Amino acid sequence: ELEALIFDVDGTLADTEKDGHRVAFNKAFAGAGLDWDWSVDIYGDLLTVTGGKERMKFYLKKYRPDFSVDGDLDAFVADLHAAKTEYYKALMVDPGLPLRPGVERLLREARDAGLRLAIATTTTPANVTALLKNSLAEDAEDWFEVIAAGDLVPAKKPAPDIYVWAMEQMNLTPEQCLAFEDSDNGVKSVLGSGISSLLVTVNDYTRNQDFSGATLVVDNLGEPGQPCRVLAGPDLVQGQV
Ligand code: XBP
Ligand code: MG
Repeated sequence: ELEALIFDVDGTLADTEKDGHRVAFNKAFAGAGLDWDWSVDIYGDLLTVTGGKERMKFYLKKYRPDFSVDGDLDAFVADLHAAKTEYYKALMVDPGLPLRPGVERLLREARDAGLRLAIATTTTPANVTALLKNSLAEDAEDWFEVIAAGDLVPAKKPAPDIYVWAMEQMNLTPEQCLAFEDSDNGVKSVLGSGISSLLVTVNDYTRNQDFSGATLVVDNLGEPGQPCRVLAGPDLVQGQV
């Protein structure tokens, strides 16, 4: 029986990548005197690697093969990433970022229905806090029994570890969980954890990805009077999730 909903954050709760993370990365690069500038297009390619530090290393390898630092590359990347997190948190306050359609409604309905809620994301915990506080509610962190985030598990999505960790903390079996994702990396992580009930809300970066194995793929969660479009899944599902 369904007992818990587990949510991805980036791209699922809000469209945080283009106007949040990407902008924060660029601010950190400029602040460090680097001439790196991640366009919306290039960022789409960089999103194949989850995790900000991992993404920067992937960028260096692919786009800046000649770049080198005096000293330790990991430490350099970690410092840059810490600066990026500060910029990201500031962006969540000003200008702020809205949650995607249907997200707040569904979270409130789930709470009223007595479902347990959790988060499983590769992003830094402070980023989750900043988004929830500013875009959902001051006490929104408390809505979630477990917030599984960031470097808590070494292997990030598409590895299943973060979902497995969240389920272990809550003493849940995969059969008791429904997961919410927006990307192919997320889908792989969910399915690898044994969870087979999986709803995907696509966005501009993920629309054309492979979501095989997902139970239902929609354009968003839908609101009263603004039904979602079902992109893949049982024909009978219409309107609102
Ligand atoms: C989200 C990510 C994150 C953010 C950056 O993936 O890949 O890395 O882009 O966050 P998912 P940090 O939605 O699949 O969890 O810079 O804090 O790592
Ligand atoms: Mg995501």
